[in-house]
Amino acid sequence: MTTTEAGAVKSALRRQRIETPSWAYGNSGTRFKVFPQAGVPRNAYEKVDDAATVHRLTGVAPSVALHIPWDKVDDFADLASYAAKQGVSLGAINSNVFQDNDYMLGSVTNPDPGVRRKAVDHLLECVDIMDQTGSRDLKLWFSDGTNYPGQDDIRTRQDRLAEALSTVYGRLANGQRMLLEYKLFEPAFYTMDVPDWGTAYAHCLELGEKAQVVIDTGHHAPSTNIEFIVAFLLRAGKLGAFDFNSRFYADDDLMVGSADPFQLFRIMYEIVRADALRPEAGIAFMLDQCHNIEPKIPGQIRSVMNVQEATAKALLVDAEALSAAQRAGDVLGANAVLMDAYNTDVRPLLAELRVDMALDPDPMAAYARSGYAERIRAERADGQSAGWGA
Ligand code: LRH
Ligand code: MN
Repeated sequence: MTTTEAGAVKSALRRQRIETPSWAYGNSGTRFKVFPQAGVPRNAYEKVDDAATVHRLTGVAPSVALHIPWDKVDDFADLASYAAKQGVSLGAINSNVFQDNDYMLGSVTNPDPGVRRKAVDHLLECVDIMDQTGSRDLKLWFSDGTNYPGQDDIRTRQDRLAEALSTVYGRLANGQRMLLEYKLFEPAFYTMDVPDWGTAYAHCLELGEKAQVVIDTGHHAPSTNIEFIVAFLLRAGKLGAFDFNSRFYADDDLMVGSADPFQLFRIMYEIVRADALRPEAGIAFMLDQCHNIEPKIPGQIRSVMNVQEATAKALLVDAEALSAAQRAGDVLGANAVLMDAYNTDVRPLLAELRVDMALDPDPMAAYARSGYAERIRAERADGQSAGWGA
């Protein structure tokens, strides 16, 4: 790696923006158990504090995504100015039409028009919140689906979904976007109403330019080639965001890059190849994870570092050599160019970059030394810890 190459890679990495999710700082678990952890935030302000700590130590996590109603506050404008004082901004607003008793048979696709209205009202309320927080993105994930063939009409549910999305789309102001998330299964186990990228893409095409697809890396069938979906949606100008995490089996929501760092590299290579890493390209790189057994703030720091490492390797791909080998039909040569980049140890380069950014070269060690964990354990000993319930 020449000095010029290192310089170019470092300046691209310096401008990387990774959004952390407020819910990753709260208690989370599986249907079997949620193991509470000491020092967990008790409200959205404390989640902002933790997100700001991750940004202070990594330098590339300047925004935090909110989830409504988990992060409901009396004054969202006040939360936004508080966040700004902590050095971060409020990012994507995540709707939640998956936890209300009325949504058992669906939210916007529910057979009952009254329930559909209730769900749409919540989505519109989320746009009102975006107006107060200054957020650009409304992220929509629907747990809607069916468990048994015949339970409901697949086509009619798509009509209901399209109608609801169009109502919300019409409410978006200039500069605001809706990000439609898909998921193959869970909590529904026969059909999900937005099961795959094709369905999300088709609805976004129908809606218009303010509607983009969000790829949650844990929402595909095993061995799905996610980087193909990335390349395709980038080419179509319909990739709006990522929900990064990783999995060994299903929607495990583990730390991004921990289960399959090579897949994360291949995904980031398609981003770099499309010159879509820079913030102006408009892709929101968000984490969507649950730290069920590991400490949450170090888990987020490690995740941000994993994305940085995959991105640095992707930026090191010798594009000229690669396209020359590809044009020549040199299969092994082309593969070797990519593998050379992937097999490069980029940790020294990233440590150097952090020093350039006046940060500690090792954010994990810096966090351990900071005393922040001990302080929040003491400060947050009483009161209700935040979690998926509230
Ligand atoms: C659904 C999902 C969605 C969020 C939730 C926290 O599985 O990925 O993005 O609303 O997790
Ligand atoms: Mn997600």
